[in-house]
Amino acid sequence: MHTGETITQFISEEQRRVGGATGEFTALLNDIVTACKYISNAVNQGALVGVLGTAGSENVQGETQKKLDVISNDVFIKANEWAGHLAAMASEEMDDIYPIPAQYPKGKYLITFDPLDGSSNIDVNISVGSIFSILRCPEGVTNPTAKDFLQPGTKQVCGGFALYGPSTMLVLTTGNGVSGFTLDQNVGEFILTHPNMTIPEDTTEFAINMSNMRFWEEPVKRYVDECLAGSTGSRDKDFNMRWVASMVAEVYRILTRGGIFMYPKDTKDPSKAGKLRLMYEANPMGFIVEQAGGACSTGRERVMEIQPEDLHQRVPVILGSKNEVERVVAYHKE
Ligand code: AHM
Ligand code: MG
Repeated sequence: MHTGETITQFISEEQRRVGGATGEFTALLNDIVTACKYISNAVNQGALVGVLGTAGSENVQGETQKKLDVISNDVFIKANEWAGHLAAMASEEMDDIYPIPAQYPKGKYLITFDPLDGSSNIDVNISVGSIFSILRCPEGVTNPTAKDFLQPGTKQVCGGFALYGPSTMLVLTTGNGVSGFTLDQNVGEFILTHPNMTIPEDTTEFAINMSNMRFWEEPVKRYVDECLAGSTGSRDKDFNMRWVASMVAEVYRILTRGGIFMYPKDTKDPSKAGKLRLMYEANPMGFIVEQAGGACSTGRERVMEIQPEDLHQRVPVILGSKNEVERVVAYHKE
């Protein structure tokens, strides 16, 4: 009988190849995988188990929380707090960092996560996901504070996301390419189905929320205008458009067939530099996209080189097929 390579086997072997690995990272990843399986199950059961709808609370960003936002956040914490691999966690759904409770051992890693990305899509049964980023806890720090998390994306040990779509998938990188795994619901394991995911350098598909057009800066307007002009304009080819409003689904599509995704800087709310969050969304996705041969920029700088100033900082995000991202970046320079 043919059995596929499980995510645990894949990570263990990758860690062994790197050498000097203690197995701690593999164990941490296993706990994250467990959290994603629980969340996948809750998302899948939906109305049957009464988890749809709003929770009646707001998160630190002032966004209404869905029941599943709260549940997913709890699941992430419960699955990851006990094992001794983490020193602290930070979540899009929590105001402050979550230190590992005193009754548990502390480890050498930090994790940031968006427990349920795209949660506006839950009630309408469109794909959502979980995004995570693993950092090292700074040397000598045993009681990390928020400032210990403020490391640029280039320092990430691992970036990953789960996608709760028609199939539940897990995509991750440890800086050695990008691998995609599909959850075999019968066996309860993520199986390697998409080794070496790569993003084509060119594309004719763009993703942006067009309703924000009047708030965009000139370079983004110009780029999208040129896409819309298609074969009648300077690009000399027709473009297709998608907008799922679930970053996890958009990034997965781009990993599969290429494309460019933009949530650019806009003037809708001048107090925010963008919509997406650096630590929970932009950095882990940027890591994955770059490792797959794509690019991820704010339009003005590489996302992964930003020195974070705040845990919940927002940034403009332009990611995907390299040549298209570079074109948008070039328009920002002109
Ligand atoms: P969330 O983390 O609160 O779900 O917000 C992030 C999501 C992204 O997944 C998606 O790309 C974007 O918000 C959609 O925003 P909009 O509804 O403005 O189109
Ligand atoms: Mg999100």
